Amino acid sequence: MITLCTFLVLFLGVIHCQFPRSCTTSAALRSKTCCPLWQDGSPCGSRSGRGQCRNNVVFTPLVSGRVRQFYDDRLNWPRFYFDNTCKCFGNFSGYNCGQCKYGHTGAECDREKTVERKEIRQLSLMERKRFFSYLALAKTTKSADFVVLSTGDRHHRDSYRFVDATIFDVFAWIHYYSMKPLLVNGTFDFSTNYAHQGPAFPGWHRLGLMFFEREIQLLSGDEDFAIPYYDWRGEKNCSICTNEFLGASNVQGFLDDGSHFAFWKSMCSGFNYADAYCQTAGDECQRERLHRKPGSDPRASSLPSFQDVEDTLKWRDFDTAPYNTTSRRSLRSALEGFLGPSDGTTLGRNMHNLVHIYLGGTMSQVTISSNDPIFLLHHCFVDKIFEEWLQRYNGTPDHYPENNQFGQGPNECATPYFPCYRNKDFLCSSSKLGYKFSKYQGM
Ligand code: KOJ
Ligand code: ZN
Repeated sequence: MITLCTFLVLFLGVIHCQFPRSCTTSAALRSKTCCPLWQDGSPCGSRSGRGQCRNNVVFTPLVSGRVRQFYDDRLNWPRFYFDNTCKCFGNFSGYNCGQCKYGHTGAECDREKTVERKEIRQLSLMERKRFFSYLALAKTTKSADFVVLSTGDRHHRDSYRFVDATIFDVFAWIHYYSMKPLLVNGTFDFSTNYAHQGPAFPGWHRLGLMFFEREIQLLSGDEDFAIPYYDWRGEKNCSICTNEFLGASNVQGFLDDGSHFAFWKSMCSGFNYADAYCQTAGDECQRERLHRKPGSDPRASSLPSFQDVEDTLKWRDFDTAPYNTTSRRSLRSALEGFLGPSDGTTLGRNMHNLVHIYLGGTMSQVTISSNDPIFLLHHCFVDKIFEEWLQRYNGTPDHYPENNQFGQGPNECATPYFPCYRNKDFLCSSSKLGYKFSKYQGM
């Protein structure tokens, strides 16, 4: 067995993360510079006027009064790793300014582009098959652009190493990495993370989906690709958990052998230690199959109703103090699902959180939930609800509050994406970001 594992590791290659590959050389890490060459041979495409390598591009210092002595490598992202990054001009974007900003296309990035995200049951059979084949390709194709971080010990910088990952696993790893507890002065704080339990929640996940959607467009050459959503309102059970769609489960709770994702394996599962990152990243042998057990958790016997979604949308405030799991009467806290959406005060599991728990298995484990492709469809619907709120109340970046959640300030970078996207900048119409939603069941 050991020989087989060694063979697989050595010859099949393995996993990835969100660090631009060319920024993980020892020279780049030593100089804390992530300004890769564009195709004109200059850093950030500066010779062609696409961008420039700059110090401290948009990062804001820690708010005064916060603990300054920290060891968490994600804090004040991406300063632990890089001081110098590309500042791209105009509509250029990407870690080396080689891409267009979301919602733009063309050689000069001067054309606007909008794709349409549909409910998965609105896709034709061909479109659905195409979606599953893109996912299969993303699960097996090594990312050329990104690598992921693997470390056995978060207290020791020299245990950090970067390893290959497939495009889907880069996406899964980004969520994993953001979810690990915060390390402050050598102590782990489990009450907070970079993507949840605060105002960054809707925008952070919005960016994750945009990142993955773009990766699929680049991988497949299908510029019109859009992630489908799963409208779970009022469902008696998970009607897309069949082998024609996202997969049925077998009696043990693994995805059925006849499903599209039967033999997909999670990265980082079973190794969720606070003091380490995914030390098995890169190790094919340490992975487990996806599990799902819809409706079997007594804490979540049903999915959110149409009324729950309507009630969530009536909260006009985007988020409220103290901007964490106890916030009341806000879109963010109701949508994330820490309280009853109708009164906005009774604490209890609902909406986004309820769906995770209802589906069970991999989806209900916070660090590894993103390994199950149904995560994409669930969050795509959460994003549709967020978009509905933005349109109803004319949401703008000004609605994003100052707050004390680490990494969730309005001007802080959504952690751990490259390049820097400010948390507040996702409070805008999705069409500005390059996508819109189909109408389905009255919404
Ligand atoms: C998994 C997640 C999440 C919430 C839950 C349940 O990713 O955000 O499970 O609370
Ligand atoms: Zn999440």
